[in-house]
Amino acid sequence: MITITAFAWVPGFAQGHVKDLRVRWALEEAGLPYQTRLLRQGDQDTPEYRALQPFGQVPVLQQDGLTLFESGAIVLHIGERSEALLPRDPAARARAIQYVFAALNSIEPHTAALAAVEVFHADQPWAPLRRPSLEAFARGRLTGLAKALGRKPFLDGDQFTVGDLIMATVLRDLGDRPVLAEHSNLVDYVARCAGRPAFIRALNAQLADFRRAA
Ligand SMILES: N[C@@H](CCC(=O)N[C@@H](CS)C(=O)NCC(=O)O)C(=O)O
Repeated sequence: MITITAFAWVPGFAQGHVKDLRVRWALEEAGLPYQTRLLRQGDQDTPEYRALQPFGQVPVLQQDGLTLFESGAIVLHIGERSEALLPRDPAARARAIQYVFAALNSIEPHTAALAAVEVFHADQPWAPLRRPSLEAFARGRLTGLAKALGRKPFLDGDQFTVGDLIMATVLRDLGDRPVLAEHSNLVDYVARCAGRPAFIRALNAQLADFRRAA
């Protein structure tokens, strides 16, 4: 049985956004059952957990002696077992992987930095000075992404892939921020991805774990 780690508690604004959601979603798309190991405060700093995840973060996936951290790597690993996530055609597969990297490497650093300055550092004297350039960077990347997506349903065309799974979670974390809201095709894209039954099951499962652990 696959086990993934998740937090027993996070602040309300983060519930439904913790990165084990990506792994739950991939497992749901692939039709693979899993169980969760919920970390309570302090568990992430134990030597036992740091041996699994050097940074003390969630998620970690464990199965049959394999331990994996980094949600992108985990989701790609799950994709190896499901054509619903990674197409068999080598070129389409390479493009799906390309979009995983685009999401994690070219988009998320900028969108996460923007969200962090607004959420975690809002009361810092430097925050109003830093925010405009972070927003400008994020806007530039999202404008490029919106053009690349165009009117296609998914990044590579008609088929949802692991690239969409990661990209949608990155964009969804922006909520209704203007950098996303000003691109109606990206807003529709996030809604299309988040409307998938597998996403809804994954989201409900994360929220149910918080409720159970409360
Ligand atoms: N790059 C990592 C990031 C994981 C991550 O940021 N996890 C957050 C929850 S969403 C976490 O564990 N934060 C606690 C911490 O960093 O101490 C991944 O994608 O798995």
